[in-house]
Amino acid sequence: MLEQITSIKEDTLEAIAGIGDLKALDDIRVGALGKKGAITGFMKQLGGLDPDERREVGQELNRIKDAVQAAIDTRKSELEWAALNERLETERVDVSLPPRPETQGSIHPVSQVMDEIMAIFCEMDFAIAEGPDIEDDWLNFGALNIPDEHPARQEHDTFYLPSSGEGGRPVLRTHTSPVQIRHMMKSEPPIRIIAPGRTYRSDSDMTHTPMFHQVEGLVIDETAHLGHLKGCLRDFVEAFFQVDNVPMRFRPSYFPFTAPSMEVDIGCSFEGGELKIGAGDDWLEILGSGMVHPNVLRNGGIDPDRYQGFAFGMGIDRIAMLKYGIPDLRSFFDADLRWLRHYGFRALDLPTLHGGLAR
Ligand code: 2NL
Repeated sequence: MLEQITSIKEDTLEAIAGIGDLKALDDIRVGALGKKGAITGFMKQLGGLDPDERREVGQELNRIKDAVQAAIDTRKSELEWAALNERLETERVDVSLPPRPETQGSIHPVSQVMDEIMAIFCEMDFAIAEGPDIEDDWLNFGALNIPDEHPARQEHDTFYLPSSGEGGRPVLRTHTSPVQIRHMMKSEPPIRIIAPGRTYRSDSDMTHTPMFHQVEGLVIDETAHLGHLKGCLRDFVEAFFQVDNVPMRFRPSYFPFTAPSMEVDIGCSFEGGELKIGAGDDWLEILGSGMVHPNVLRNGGIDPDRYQGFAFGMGIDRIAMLKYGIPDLRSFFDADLRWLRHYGFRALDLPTLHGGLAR
């Protein structure tokens, strides 16, 4: 019996060493150590042996069992390693390969116009300020002289977020003004910044999307006045639309955060269905502006008896439609590559005052 057992051991170990895949290896395990396996079969016969032989054969069977199990484990991990290495070899990704041309994207008109606006204001010595998309209702409304029950809070169609219990109510900012409040609180005049970014209002139709883009500007020093505001916005409009002597109209208006407040129109014409900016008998509203309200300066930690300033705000999505003749606002957010191929910009088409601005 011992001889039979020894030869089974040798055959099994040899088979294990020569096996090339995990399935076949498992078949060998079942054939030797499984319920109906050869070694298990000998185990079952032990009861029929006399005590001395039973001990001797039993011990040998246990050793063989352990040796076979160990050989299987070793071979198994060798085969697993080999399989992994083969996958690593064949499934290798060359990260230095260029992307396939058919999936190449381009710069979205909103990004392009944002970049253009930032380039223009940077040439005019403005710095760029940024802040979080989630603000509390004090920074978004209260600090801007919009009190709790003011209708402007409803007009803004605010997205309120679940409150954490402490502090004000969290909101998705409805304008980028809170960025400028934060800036006032942490720095001393003179201040000369623009705040571009995403803004949110619960409003969705032909001309409104729940997320849109805005740029606001803020200038504060001891002498800034309405004339500076008008000159600044004229310089911007002429650089942005690449036209000289644009007719501009400053209409009295109302915002809680500025006094006086003005909406700004530019002259244009719609001849033959095509919009021309810079001349004509029609007007396009493109901006809101005004002198910063003393309450807002105070809320920003700035003394309104010493300092004064002007501010303005504009919607980028609308201005991008005007400049690049894009008819439908909602197409901006369809993520349609064919649309982007038509209206998009090349990656290196950098917006500078001296070149890239003109199309
Ligand atoms: C519009 C009008 C405006 C402002 C935004 C502002 C910000 C601070 C203080 C005072 Cl921190 N004003 N921003 C002022 C006037 C108009 O935006 O039609 N935006 C699309």
